[in-house]
Amino acid sequence: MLETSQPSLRQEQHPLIHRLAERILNYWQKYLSLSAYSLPEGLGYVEGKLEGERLRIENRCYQTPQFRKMHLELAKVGNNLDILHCVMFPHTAYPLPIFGCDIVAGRGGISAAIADLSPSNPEKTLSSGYIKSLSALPKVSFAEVRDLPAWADIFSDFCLFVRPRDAAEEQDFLDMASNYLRIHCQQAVTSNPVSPQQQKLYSAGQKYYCTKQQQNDKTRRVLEKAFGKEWAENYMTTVLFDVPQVETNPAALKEKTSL
Ligand code: 18B
Repeated sequence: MLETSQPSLRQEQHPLIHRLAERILNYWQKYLSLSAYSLPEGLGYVEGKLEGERLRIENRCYQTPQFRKMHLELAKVGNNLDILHCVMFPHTAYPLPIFGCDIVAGRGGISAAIADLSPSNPEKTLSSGYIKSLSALPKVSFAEVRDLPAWADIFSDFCLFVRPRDAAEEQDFLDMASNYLRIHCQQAVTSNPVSPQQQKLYSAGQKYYCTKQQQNDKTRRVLEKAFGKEWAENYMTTVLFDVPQVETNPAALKEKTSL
């Protein structure tokens, strides 16, 4: 059982972050079959100091037969900055994209809200099942769509990167991100594992994704200022965006041999 009601940083966070965090945990529990995932020792809950302000980080992490690692992270810097970070890395045996989401809220409200289903295959495309479901979602438009930085060639055509202008746009973002997550969970549970050769390609795709995300200097700077350069590098490469080993997923193998 997910203890969604236990006290958590999310009660202290910007309402959009709080609501999306609850939504993510609810959908994970509703659609997927979760088990625990252990983060590296000592990195479940972390505290540091950023320019005299307390930086707190709270991590939740799970795995399922289809997903190697599903990570929801909430961070809070004093009363200035609230962050939600979520990534779902599939087992490389499954031909699935990577769900990723980031919300950054400052004193002036949400400055960045990002949600995507990023392809992990060599063609860098989503499958027709995903494209069909995503294209059928109600269209929403945002007053301020932000430009992606240079490293961000990993994202799909469906990537949403906006600065929501008001409560209505925040609700639109919440609805879209929730729909992406719902579609992803529904597609994932019906997907079949690929051959070991193809698995190598999906593994390379995830590695590329992680290498690019590690180039996000805005994330790195917040972590470096609070915890130092070495800690930030270790955290970005082992907790946020750890590159998958070429893995043998027991669930996938079982399904393959029973075919
Ligand atoms: N990120 N974000 O997750 N980042 O982790 N994030 C920022 O208004 C953190 C992801 C993404 O314009 C900003 O500009 C910290 C995932 C993109 O150059 C800050 C953590 C995705 C940008 C942080 C965290 C993702 C961005 C600046 C660890 C997408 C824009 C906010 C808890 C799937 C980059 C702003 C640019 C921005 C910080 C994307 C402060 C500390 C999963 C594209």
